[in-house]
Amino acid sequence: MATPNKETLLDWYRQMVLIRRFEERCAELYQEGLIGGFLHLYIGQEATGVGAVSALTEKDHIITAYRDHGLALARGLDPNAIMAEMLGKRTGVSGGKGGSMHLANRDLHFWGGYGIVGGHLPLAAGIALSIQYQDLDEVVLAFMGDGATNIGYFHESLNLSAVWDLPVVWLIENNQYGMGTAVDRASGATELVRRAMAYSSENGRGMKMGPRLDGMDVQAVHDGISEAVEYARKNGPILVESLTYRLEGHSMGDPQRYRTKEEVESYVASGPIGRFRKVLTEKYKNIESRLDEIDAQMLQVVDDAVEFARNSDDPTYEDLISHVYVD
Ligand SMILES: Cc1ncc(C[n+]2csc(CCOP(=O)(O)OP(=O)(O)O)c2C)c(N)n1
Ligand SMILES: [Mg+2]
Repeated sequence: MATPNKETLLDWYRQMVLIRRFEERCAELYQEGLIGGFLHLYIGQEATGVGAVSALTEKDHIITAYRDHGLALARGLDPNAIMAEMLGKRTGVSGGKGGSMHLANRDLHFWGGYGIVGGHLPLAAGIALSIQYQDLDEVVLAFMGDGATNIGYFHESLNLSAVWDLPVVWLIENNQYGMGTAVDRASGATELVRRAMAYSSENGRGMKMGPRLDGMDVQAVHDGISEAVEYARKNGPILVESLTYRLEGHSMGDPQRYRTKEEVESYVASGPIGRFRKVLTEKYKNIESRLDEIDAQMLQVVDDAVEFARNSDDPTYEDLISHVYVD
């Protein structure tokens, strides 16, 4: 596997910082009442999103659940249009009608953003079936939480993908909790990737069991998902697990009684951005000023996005009744 060059590594750092700053600002805007509905932050999971998305070509496909801001930013959706969507403006990526949980962009093959746990997994299989039917050289990267692996759709979708050899990388983002429920209180098999065994045969037919990745290490995720994508492109479905941690509450206003402050603090100390910054400063001499510059630039990108969103128009009545039925 080719070793990424310095500019690529700096770009991963840039993306992770952008996600962090963008979401910190979203939390503030939520408190101000400018963002409504639910808001699920990706803070802590940036290395998984950036590492995984960077393993795809632009023709490959991404689909995920409601914790979608980080993946949308990593895929290159316009931060201005994402922020406008958060504020329900007509310039938003989904015309202001989707909000935080429903970010999408057809041109970038970013298919959203779904609020029903596991509900997007059959769609991932469907996109992969369409790829196979059209004989295209594309792969679907389907993100899901640990909690989603206990939903019936998970079983149905993974099983069908194995029966039909569909080109999907199923990626479990194991952030250790589904709302307030720890993995070992909800799952018989706590190494969730082992569930691949249920959809594979001894002769190698069916689902491949992929690795359990260190989801706090952007390079490790990139390498692991790159291999998985290559496998899926040639052979069919593979299940991968990324071990990560959600540093904020499940959504806004979560009192977090299900975990201790010490536990959270221990993950803050080994968080993905600080850890990668250390890797970069050890690898390249005098890189600090570049990193500081990136930090400042990303703050500016977020400031600009908020200004754009605030100055954008609300959807009109015509917008409200459009895209409901096919014209
Ligand atoms: C079918 C369904 N059941 C319950 C819910 C309520 N709910 C929203 S998020 C969530 C937890 C899911 O946890 P996980 O899949 O680990 O994702 P994470 O929030 O950790 O990213 C639940 C139970 C839902 N949205 N859909
Ligand atoms: Mg979870």
